[in-house]
Amino acid sequence: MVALTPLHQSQRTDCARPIEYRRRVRTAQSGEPSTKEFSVTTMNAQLSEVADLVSTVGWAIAKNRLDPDQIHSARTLITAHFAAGGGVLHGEAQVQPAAAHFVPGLSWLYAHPQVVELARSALGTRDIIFTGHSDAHQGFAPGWHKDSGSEALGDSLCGYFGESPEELFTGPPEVVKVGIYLQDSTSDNCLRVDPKSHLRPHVQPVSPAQVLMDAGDLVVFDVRITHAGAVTPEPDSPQLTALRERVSAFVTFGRNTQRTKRFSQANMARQRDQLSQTEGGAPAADAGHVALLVSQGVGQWQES
Ligand SMILES: O=C(O)CCC(=O)C(=O)O
Repeated sequence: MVALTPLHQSQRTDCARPIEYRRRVRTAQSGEPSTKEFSVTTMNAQLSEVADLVSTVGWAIAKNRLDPDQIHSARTLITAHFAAGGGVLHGEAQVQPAAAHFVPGLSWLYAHPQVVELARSALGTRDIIFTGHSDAHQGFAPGWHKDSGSEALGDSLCGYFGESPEELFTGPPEVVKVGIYLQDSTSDNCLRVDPKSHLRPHVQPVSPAQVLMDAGDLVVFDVRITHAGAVTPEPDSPQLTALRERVSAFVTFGRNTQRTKRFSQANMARQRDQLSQTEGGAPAADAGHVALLVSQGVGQWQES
């Protein structure tokens, strides 16, 4: 349970650097210390500042990038897909891997020009590729992890990149994920990140921060950063309803390099594995999605 007064909308401030509010937080999520100091963070990065923020702290928010109609459409399409039995169950949560392909009518979201521009800004280049990863989530609350695929401190080759920690956890981002949250966040259901953890291999968070956003904001983060979803509520908590209504989408892009291609290959193997539970391992690419990306000059990783 989180003993924290939520930050009200009116207290949120637009500025390039994270604003931090320190509160004592008690959390029951497994794998976390029972008491932890969280910093509550909101910020609005200009696109010109995003590359620097993602390189140094590992993540950045770009505010007001989707309009209300787009938020409404995306939310409606995802919830309808899950209500019709689409996706993979994780307990009560629902996840659709390769959502750009499998959620009818949603491919535009994963090629939205604001999403593409944010990824380009974070990577500091226009020459980016779609890695093949696109997810939709409802009610999902993953614990602390890295999307570089490194699962354990003892992972000598760091997950999807197949590199040693010395090689992987240095340097600017090669692969970034854009998160699209389709409701305003609260201190209970927000994304949490461990700033600067993209430059260290271990998964245990050092100074976790709550990332507070409004629906329509986008967040971009280096896949190496340690991050987590909503705090898992107690079984009888009123927060359970809010968690069930938490809907989000994620899409991953990288620089057009061999490292990104290695990441894509390994990450897509995992995605195919997940899909084999429901869709018979069907293709992860959607022709409409690819066309929308190509029209913006974004290629996609092709398995040879
Ligand atoms: O649900 C969230 O806020 C985070 C999702 C996440 O960790 C992921 O997609 O890797």
